[in-house]
Amino acid sequence: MKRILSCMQPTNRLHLGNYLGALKNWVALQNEGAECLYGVVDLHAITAGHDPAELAQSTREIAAAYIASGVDPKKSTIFVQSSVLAHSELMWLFSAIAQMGKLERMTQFKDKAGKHKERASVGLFAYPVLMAADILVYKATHVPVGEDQKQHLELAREIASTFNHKFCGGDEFFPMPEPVITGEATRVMSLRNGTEKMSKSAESDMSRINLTDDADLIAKKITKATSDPHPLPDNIKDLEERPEADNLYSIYAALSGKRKEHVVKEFAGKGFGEFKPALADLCVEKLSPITARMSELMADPAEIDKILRAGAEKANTLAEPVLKEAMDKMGFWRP
Ligand code: AQP
Repeated sequence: MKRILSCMQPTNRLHLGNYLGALKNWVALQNEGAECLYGVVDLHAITAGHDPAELAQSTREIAAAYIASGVDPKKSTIFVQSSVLAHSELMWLFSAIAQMGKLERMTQFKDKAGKHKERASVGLFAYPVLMAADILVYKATHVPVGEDQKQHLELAREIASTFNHKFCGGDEFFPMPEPVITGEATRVMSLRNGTEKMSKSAESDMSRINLTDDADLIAKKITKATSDPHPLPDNIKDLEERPEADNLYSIYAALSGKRKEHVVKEFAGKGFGEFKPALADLCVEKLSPITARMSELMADPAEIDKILRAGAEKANTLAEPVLKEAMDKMGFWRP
């Protein structure tokens, strides 16, 4: 059985990278009829400092973004991580088998902790162990994510394998979760620097397109996006040394549903002066219905809360037996 699990953190607003790298694929998987669970991972959101006055509202906003992007609460389970306690409990069990050395090699921790590693929280360091629990507590088989999460997924697979080996005599109690990294934009880069990933926490708002940006702001950000002085290429190979151009082409391809080589042919010999307005129009066309739907949903928080309560109930029903069985395998006393 194919069971899909994927999540986003309620840290700031979602951006085009989150949409193209993950969310758009979530909707496709749901519409193919897979069993899907989509979480808002608020326990991850507190690991790098957060504002308690904003957390609940950001959580609702992420849920609204899921629904506005096409996740249908009647077909998929939308839930909040902290309302399913089994995530944290399984994480603690996994923290007894995850190795410090492996966690130290995680590039996202290095990027986020920066130069002051010793001041980073234990939670930020242990993030991939909680992520392994998020996935395995549902025995999820497939995890649609952006390229940046590949290393964390690999660790989740290692934890599953170690657990199966140590406590289940090699039986596959936890399945090996497969990353699903698809689309023309699996790693959307910053609009200011084509070698850095588009990120919610990057200082400059001009580096990303937020799902809440209006048409004028989207057009402004694309017009001002860093590009290069060369004419647009007539073959895809020539994009290899041009990260900014490559990024803008990937975004165009992913939004239009065309292959990147086709987009290259369409704009061959033209300049950014022609390409950027076409890209801006496409972004507005695809994102503005999502933005409009998000604000409608946000005007009715009680409805979002109802969806999240129903999602929590379903998610708890799936997660609790897995946690209990994992504890039995580990030999815990239970009343
Ligand atoms: N730039 C990106 N390109 C493609 N996919 C991306 N994702 C994130 N950035 C890009 C995918 O979005 C999903 C949810 O990400 P998250 O909320 O867990 O946080 P993140 O990966 O840490 O994303 P950000 O934007 O970089 O957030 P901050 O700045 O708060 O850390 C994941 O599937 C991720 O792959």
